[in-house]
Amino acid sequence: MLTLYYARPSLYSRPVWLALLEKKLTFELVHLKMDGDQFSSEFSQISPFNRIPVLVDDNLPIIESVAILDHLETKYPNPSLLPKDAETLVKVRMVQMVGLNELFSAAGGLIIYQKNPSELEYARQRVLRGLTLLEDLLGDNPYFAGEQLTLAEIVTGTLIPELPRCDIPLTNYPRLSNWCERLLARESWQKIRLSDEEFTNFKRRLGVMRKIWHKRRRQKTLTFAQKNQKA
Ligand SMILES: N[C@@H](CCC(=O)N[C@@H](CS)C(=O)NCC(=O)O)C(=O)O
Repeated sequence: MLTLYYARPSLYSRPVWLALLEKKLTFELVHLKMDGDQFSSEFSQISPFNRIPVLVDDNLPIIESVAILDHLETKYPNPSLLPKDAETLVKVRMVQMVGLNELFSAAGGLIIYQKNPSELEYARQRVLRGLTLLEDLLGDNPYFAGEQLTLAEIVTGTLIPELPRCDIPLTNYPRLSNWCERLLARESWQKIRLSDEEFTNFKRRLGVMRKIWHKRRRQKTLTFAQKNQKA
């Protein structure tokens, strides 16, 4: 039995959700509103840092999206989301990690720093740098690994199609633009896509994130202190 604890707009949850769909696995979804429910004692037991996603596979709780994706690939290898040959594999891993470490964090900045021009420009340039690199790596292939859809798409493909909704049009990136259309035509992508209303609400919520962060920080300090005392 597979259970995914997630939120529909959560950047790190969406790749896991997509991988489960692409692998056509049967799973249960548990939606967290992330307005404090991540600190419930039940969820704290499976998520030591009170973060999503968490995948519970039978009785095994797994945190960290990269670890979850690797687990799915190892335990449920068909269809495979990783290429076999070394050169293509490292390309896929690079795209996956650039997505996670550069694009995801910069994309948050596009929304959070609307009123801070220098931070906003840094986030914008960082995203554009990533897009230029990925446009090159994609080349004329349908997918980063050639004909095979892989974790490169599963990770970066949850974010890049949404960039025009954050005032980053893809017109200067024709290959990525076609790639997005290819992805959005897939049943799995259609299932996870946020409606315009959901996306606007998400942006609004992220816009006031700094205030929420302060509240969360206090809550986390308390939760961690209690746990560390018991240990
Ligand atoms: N490195 C983690 C990051 C997970 C993460 O930061 N998730 C966010 C939601 S996208 C979260 O749970 N934030 C809640 C919080 O920080 O209180 C992963 O890849 O799974």
